[in-house]
Amino acid sequence: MTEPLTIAVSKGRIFKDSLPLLAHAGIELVDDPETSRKLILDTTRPEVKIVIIRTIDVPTYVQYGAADLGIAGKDILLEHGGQGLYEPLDLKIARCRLMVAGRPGGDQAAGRLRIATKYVQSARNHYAGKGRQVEVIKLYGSMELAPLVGLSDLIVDLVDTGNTLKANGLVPLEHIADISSRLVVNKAAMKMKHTAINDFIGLLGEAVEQRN
Ligand code: PRT
Ligand code: MG
Repeated sequence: MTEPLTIAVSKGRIFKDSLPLLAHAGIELVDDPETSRKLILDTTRPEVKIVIIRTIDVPTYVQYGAADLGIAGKDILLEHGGQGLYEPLDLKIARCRLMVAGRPGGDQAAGRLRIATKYVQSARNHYAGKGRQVEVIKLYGSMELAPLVGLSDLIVDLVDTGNTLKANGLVPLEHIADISSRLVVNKAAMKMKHTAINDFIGLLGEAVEQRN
């Protein structure tokens, strides 16, 4: 079977943790992604290419079929909404929690809470579920700063060890979701390249089982 397959991955922590899983599917990189400036990388399987993009763009590339498959954090998929995608496999890598955090007692502020976050949809859904009116302020990074300078009462952000919160005098207040990276597949590609994609999912699934 030599149907061409394109897999979208972001550099950084997801990529590093994906490499051993991909290796189990016979996919190893020919170029070193850390030093190469190429955005389309060849692999040891000639029919498989890896495209390197920002993690926030992975669902979009896969939704439009620019990549057949992708690896993205559930945090990113929740924001995207999942249109045009299947999510067949939890890769159980890059795990963390999506949480509400703030100064101790920050959630007791009177009136409408202000929430600073990169995760606007998840923050809105969380507070809608509680029936609480909030103002969500979109940021692109350094969310921890917002409560310290009076931009917001609270933040919604990813927490792993909790060290980043602690270093800024913030505490985790509410758990929103457990996060890990997922394999996503373009819906049309799943039909058109059924055998190749199913084989790939099978091998990745094996690799996940062996690691856990
Ligand atoms: O691709 P691009 O450069 O645009 O994005 P990026 O640098 O955010 O990507 P990358 O490769 O770092 O991957 C981000 C993805 O990793 C997220 O979408 C999550 O799915 C996953 N992930 C897992 C995390 C963390 N754990 C994590 N701890 N992403 C970010 N963090 C940050 C968090 O935002 C906070 O600032 O780490 C800090 C908290 O860590 P602790 O250990 O101090 O609690
Ligand atoms: Mg990065």
